Amino acid sequence: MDVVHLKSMINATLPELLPAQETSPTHLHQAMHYALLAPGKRLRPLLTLLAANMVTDSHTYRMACVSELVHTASLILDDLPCMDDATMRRDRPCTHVRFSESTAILASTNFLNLAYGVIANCPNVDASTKVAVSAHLCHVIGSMGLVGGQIADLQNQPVGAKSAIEQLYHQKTGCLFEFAVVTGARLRGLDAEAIDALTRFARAFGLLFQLYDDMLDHSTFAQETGKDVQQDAAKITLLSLYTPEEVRGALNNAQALAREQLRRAGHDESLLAAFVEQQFVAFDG
Ligand code: GRG
Repeated sequence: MDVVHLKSMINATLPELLPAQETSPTHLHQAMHYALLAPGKRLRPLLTLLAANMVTDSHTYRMACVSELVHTASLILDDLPCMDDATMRRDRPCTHVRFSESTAILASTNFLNLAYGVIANCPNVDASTKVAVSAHLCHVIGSMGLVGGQIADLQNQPVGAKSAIEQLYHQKTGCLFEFAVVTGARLRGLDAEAIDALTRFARAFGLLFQLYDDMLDHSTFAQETGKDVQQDAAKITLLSLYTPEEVRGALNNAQALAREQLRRAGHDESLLAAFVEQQFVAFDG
């Protein structure tokens, strides 16, 4: 079992979660298919599966896809003219460009609804796990998570303290990675020590992911404007706080602890290392 196979299983599961495109309201359902099935990296469901280490149960795949539904909802909203005002996403016109703004907003809202529905209707997961996963998701979407991070970002107020910058990044991106990992651990009933190690890993992974994302943004900015990276002073980013080596070192340490816990739980811990290497190979190579 490898990461490529897991990703193909995720891609096979995602359409099963959606209402058929021919079902009324067709325009809405078509927009949902368009947004969700666009070629994404599927990082969040992969993280759930790596933590759950469960590769035979279709219910686990469905639960793993919950984070992709929420991620897609957030991307649709983020791209709107009133937010990031993007026109392209995943190499295609954004959902609001291809359909309409109102359809995009309703599709996003329905993705959140769908996400909770997948959790509630998963037959092989016990009620207490469903409640814990749902409660965690409420936190991740809400004003302490994605919504809060997005509004802070849109207000673009100067955030001086390192902790405040990290908090914003965590809310906008890191907390959904964390949700994905912890959901995997919960599905397999891992103990508190393992969940703690996996949470630390998810945080370190999120930080490096965001740091590299900032590096890409800055290099695109430099290419497009011909200006020095330092002149991209629109936002204070993680790049002003950390070097990639520092963050990579922190991730290596957190990953070692997470792998130890997965090994202790009898999981195939080598998948986690393969996953991390695949994400960052372009930068590390
Ligand atoms: C109500 C769900 C909801 C959200 C409202 C709009 C919003 C608040 C939050 C947006 C947050 C946002 C867009 C954060 C950036 C996330 C990010 C790192 C996107 C890129 O992720 P990848 O690289 O993309 O995993 P692919 O396309 O591969 O899935």
